[in-house]
Amino acid sequence: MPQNRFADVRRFESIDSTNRYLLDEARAGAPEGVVAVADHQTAGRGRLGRSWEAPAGANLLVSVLLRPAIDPGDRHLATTAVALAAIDAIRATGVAGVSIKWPNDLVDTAGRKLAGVLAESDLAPAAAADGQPPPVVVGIGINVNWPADESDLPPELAGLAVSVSQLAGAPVDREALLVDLLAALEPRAADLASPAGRARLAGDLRADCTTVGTRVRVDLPDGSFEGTATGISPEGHLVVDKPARGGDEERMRLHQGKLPRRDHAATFPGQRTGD
Ligand code: BT5
Repeated sequence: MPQNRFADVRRFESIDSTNRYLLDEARAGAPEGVVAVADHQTAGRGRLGRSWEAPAGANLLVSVLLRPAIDPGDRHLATTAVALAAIDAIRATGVAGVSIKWPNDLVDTAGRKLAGVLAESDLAPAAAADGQPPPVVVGIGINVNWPADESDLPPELAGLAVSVSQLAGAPVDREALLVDLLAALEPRAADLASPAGRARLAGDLRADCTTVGTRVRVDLPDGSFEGTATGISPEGHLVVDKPARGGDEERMRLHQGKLPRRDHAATFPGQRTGD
């Protein structure tokens, strides 16, 4: 393992969820940098109560504990840091054409999902053990060797998921991918701590995000709308232009949300930024 902040790698043959494990460790005072890797998860989680599927021994299921000393409004960039590090690591296997579907999916050129990122924070005072900044646990599931081909997929993921090995045309070494991921994450995690670094993360997100230029539907607590994603702000927010009355456009900046899957009706719970 690389001798950087991610040297403490804890491995599990089977666990409910590596994110759950690290959140509990964080509440007990664990420092930034602890990594949890599982061969299999019995309750791997996605966002909003969804689940993450991966058979034992095939894919990368990993979470990292970060404690960036940043405003709560910048913590979404922890997701960006891990997504960008994963793209770096996947590119190192020789696979090209992987991009970020805002905010937390890695997809191939056909829009099939290759990986998903889940960031979970605990801002309660108890989790800021010993005066450390509050934790954000960022987990990523990367389809490394599963699915081997389309026939591996359950019906609900048919045509929607793809693996690195499918794109590479050969099995991929999970351990090498983990080493590359943690090495690529070191400078990205360091970037979280400075304004210039955060601007770099947002700029790299802009370069690798294929959501910009597409039509999106946004569901907000006070109603939903369709608009066009026109950019990534310097803070890493998705900028969406919404048609307004009288032919004007209203510009909104979103820091979290869910874009519709390629062939699904749009549901997009979004959250407006504070400005
Ligand atoms: C995510 O959620 O994409 C975040 C997934 C994070 C998983 C990692 S694994 C290590 C760590 N420990 C955990 O417990 N979790 C993290 P979301 O955007 O909500 O997407 C979930 C949806 O993706 C599901 O409802 C399925 O439709 C789809 N899905 C599930 N498994 C998949 C897979 N292996 N490949 C592609 N899509 C999948």
